[in-house]
Amino acid sequence: MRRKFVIMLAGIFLASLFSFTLLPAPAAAGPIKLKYANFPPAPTFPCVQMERWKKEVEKRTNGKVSIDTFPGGTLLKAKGMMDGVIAGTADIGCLCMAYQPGRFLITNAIALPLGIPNAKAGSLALWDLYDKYRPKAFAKVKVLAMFTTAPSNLMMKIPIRKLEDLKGVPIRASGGAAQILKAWGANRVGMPMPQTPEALQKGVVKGLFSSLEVMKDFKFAEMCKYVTMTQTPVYPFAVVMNMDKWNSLPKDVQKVMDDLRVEQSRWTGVYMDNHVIESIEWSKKNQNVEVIELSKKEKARWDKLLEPITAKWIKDMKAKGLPAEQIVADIKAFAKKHR
Ligand code: 3IO
Repeated sequence: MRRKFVIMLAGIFLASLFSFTLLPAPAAAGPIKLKYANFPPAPTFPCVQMERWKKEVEKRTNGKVSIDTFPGGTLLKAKGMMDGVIAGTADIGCLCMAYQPGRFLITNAIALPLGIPNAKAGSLALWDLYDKYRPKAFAKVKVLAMFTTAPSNLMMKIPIRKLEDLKGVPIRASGGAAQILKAWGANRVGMPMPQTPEALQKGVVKGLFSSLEVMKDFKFAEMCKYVTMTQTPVYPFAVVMNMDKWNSLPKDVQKVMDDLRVEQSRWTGVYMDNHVIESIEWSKKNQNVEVIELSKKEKARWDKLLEPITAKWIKDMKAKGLPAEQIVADIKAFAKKHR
C-alpha cells in the first residue's frame, strides 16, 4: 500500500518535471513590457509625445512590445529622471536637461541665445548636436529622442513693457533661460515646471519664462494675463532608455526604435509649434490675455544684454576642455539647415 503511494508520488513528480521542460519559457509568453516615466502631467507636450511614441512602437512591432506610461512624476520626478533610468526604476524616461545644467553641458548649449526660430528647428538641431558629439553624459543610456520647446516668452501677472519693469521681479526659469533672466535684471527663481502652478498661486513668483503652450496646458492663462514676446531661448529635452534593457531587446525591436529617433524628434517639434499657436489664440480669446510686442528700439536694449552670455559660455567651456566655439558654430548651422 505504502509502496504504491510512493511510486505514484514519484510519477507525479516526474510528469510535472517533464511538462515543465516542455512548456515554453514564461518570458516568451507575453509581450515585452516596458515602463516609461515622465515628470509633468498627462496633457502637457512631453506626455503627448510619450503617448505617440508608445502607440507607434506597439504598432510597428506588431504588439511584440507593450509600454506602460507613467505621467505626472508617478514613477520618477523631474530631477531624478536620468539617475532613475540608469538605476532601472523605469526602463525609459523623459527629462528636461535644463534642470541639471552642469550635467548636460554640450546639449544645454542649445539654450544659449542663438536665435533658434522654432521647436522643429530646435529639435532637429539638438538631435544633430547630440549625434555629432555623442556627449559622455549619455554614455550609460540609449537615447531614443531629443527635442526642444518653442522659444521662451514671459508669462506674467504684471505687464512687462520695458526692461525697467523686470528689475528684481521674481520669475521662474531653469538652465539657459535662467541666465537670460539674470542678464535682464529679473530675480530668477529655479524649479521644475510641475512646481510652478503652486509657486504662482502662492505669489512666490510673479510669472514664468518658458514656451507658450503651457498657458493652455497648465492653465497659466488664468493667472498670467500678460505675455511679453521675447522669443528666446528653447529648453532641451531627452528621452533615454536603460542600457541593459536596450541590450536585452531583440534586434527587430531595436530597429523600430532606432528608425523612430529622428522622426519622433521632428514630430514633437512640429506638435509643439502648432500647439503654441493654439494656446496663444485660446489665451487671447478665452482668457483675455494681452500679448505685448516690444518695439524695435526696446528689443535692441534687451538683445544687447544677451551678447556677453554666449561669449562667457565659450570661455568657461574652453576652460573645461570642450570645443566651445565649434559647438556654437554647429548649433547655428544645424538650426539654419532645419529652418
Ligand atoms: C515644459 C516642461 C514640462 C511640461 C511642459 C513644458 N513646456 C515647456 C517646458 C520647459 C521646461 O521644462 C521648463 O521648465 O520651462
